[in-house]
Amino acid sequence: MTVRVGVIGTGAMGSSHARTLTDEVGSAAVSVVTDIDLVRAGEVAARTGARTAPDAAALIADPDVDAVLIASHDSTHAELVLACIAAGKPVLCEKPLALTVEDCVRIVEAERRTGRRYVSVGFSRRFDPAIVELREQVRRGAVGTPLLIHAAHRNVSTYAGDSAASVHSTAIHELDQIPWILGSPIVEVSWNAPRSTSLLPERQDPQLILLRTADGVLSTLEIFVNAVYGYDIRFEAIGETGTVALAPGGATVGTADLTRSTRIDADFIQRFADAYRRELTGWVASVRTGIADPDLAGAVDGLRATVVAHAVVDAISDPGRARAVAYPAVSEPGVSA
Ligand code: ISE
Repeated sequence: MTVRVGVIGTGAMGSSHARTLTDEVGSAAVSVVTDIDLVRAGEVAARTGARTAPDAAALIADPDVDAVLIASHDSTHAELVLACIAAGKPVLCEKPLALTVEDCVRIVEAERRTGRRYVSVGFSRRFDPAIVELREQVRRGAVGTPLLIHAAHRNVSTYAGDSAASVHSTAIHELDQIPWILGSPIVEVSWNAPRSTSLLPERQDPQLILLRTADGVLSTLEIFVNAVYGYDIRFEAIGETGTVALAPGGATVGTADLTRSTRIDADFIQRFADAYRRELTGWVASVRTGIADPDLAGAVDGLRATVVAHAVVDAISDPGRARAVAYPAVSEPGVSA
């Protein structure tokens, strides 16, 4: 059976996902697309052999849509996910699941009431081969008991927004990734910042976030959304007997002009192309078989990351002071192993 996917939002991420589903994922076809800019949606429809729907509600109700991929503005996610659950259609929603904790709770509760799994969240790092390998090494004790993590997340440039947007849209990846790697929830956060870059006056950039997980590991997380030089994701786990880190740079080394150099990706679509393909393949397979891919983040994972993001944003007003993270009861039981 071919899974007919409706794509809501055809900006950079949505159009990339539509292309990947069409060209690289077996048993999937993009059947309907929509966007607030219908011209842009029309271009993606023409490239993928889909048709356009006038709006998201029409797309979700469309009989030619078996499952929905949401890649529209973060502020639209909650209502669209709830509409998919109400329509009985599986949905893969880009991160964040929702901007408020209350909306995440509504989604978790609505899904629970159905007794079925409908919601997956686009925490694509869980599908990046190097990050998966790093997690396996940490889990099998290759570095001994983990003590510290150093993570950095740098973008060339960014979308409009304030310092909180850097947390909700960018840091959110690591807010999911760190507990997922350690198998331990984030229980305490604090925030600090150096002098801000002059190139992005409307927000604090970079930001330095400290995260403590229940196992006692402390993680430093640098978010630098206007780093200019390249898209650079760094991650090192330090244990009692060794460390494991993502290798820097690309696969090739160039030599010219008395210089040895490695390529740096321009953006997340390039850096995580493989992860997106694996994530979409896993999601389509779960829709086809009705058996959830265990690597796909679910609604509770989306809720937990948003809870931590809010704690970090609260911490911005009081740099250096640690604060505890309180999860709503609906997010129990603890972080999945
Ligand atoms: C974007 O939405 C992503 O998912 C990227 O991985 C992240 O680096 C970027 O900051 C976000 O805007």
